[in-house]
Amino acid sequence: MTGADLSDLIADNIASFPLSAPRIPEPEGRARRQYRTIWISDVHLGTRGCNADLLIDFLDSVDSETMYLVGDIIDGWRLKKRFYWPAAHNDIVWRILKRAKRGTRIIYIPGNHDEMFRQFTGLNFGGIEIRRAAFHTTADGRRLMVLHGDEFDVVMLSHRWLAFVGDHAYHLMMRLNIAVNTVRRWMGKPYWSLSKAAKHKVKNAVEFIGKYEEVVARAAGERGVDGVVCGHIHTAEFRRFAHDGRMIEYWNDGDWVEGCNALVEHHDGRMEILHWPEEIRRRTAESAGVAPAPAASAERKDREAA
Ligand SMILES: [Mn+2]
Repeated sequence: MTGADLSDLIADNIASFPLSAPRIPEPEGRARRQYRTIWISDVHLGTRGCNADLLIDFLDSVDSETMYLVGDIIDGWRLKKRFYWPAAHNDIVWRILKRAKRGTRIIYIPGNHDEMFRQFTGLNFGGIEIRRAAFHTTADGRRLMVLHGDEFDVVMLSHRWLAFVGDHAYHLMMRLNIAVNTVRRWMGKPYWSLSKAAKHKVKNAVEFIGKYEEVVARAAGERGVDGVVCGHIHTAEFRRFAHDGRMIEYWNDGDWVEGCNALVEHHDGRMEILHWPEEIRRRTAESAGVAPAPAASAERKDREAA
């Protein structure tokens, strides 16, 4: 079998995939917020750490002309060690393929955890273009380089990502994060990232993140673009760095393991980092504010009458 046969076979399978219904159906008639562009990364499908339900809620709430999947969407490293693929993870793949079918341009830039897809660079599967990196022009004409960002671990050899906690400690922290949030759910409390809170308390982690952002922005400056969009370090951020008398924008779209963030571009070129747990909190508060529970007011009247 040649490489072309193999890619045809995969493409055929992917093309027929969205025909089977997802476990969690898409909500009917929900108005979706429209953006020009959406960037997400570091979803880590195939691991327990992935906040699949939050991501499904996000995908069902937003739409865009273009969507970039900025790497580590599927965690091949963990899947090789231990196979874990719940129905909700299928639902995410289904929603992404469905989006491509509806006409959203989807560009997938594999990261280091899904590097097995890098061999398909330049190919198109079910309407999803696979690239090693991309250049995006915003509505107001800024040129942005889009890449996963693990490339810079090489530049920062002495500071490899996760070096400050180690792989085992990181997975332990992720497990704790899941446990904490399970308890919070029982108590009716919203999602809160333990690891995100911990990371900002560790001096080395804060130093690493700052240095990483600077290195990536400098690389973008050297390539003559106006900015860079990346993921990889699971820390959503916007910063500006001076380079050769110009300001270079650094955007990190965060992750769906800890912070649950996305980066979006509005139709006028304005960009924004969304913190989805906060968006849900706001939405819940708004719907509670607009429509006070009628049962409660009826009960109050009863009590007043008594
Ligand atoms: Mn990565």
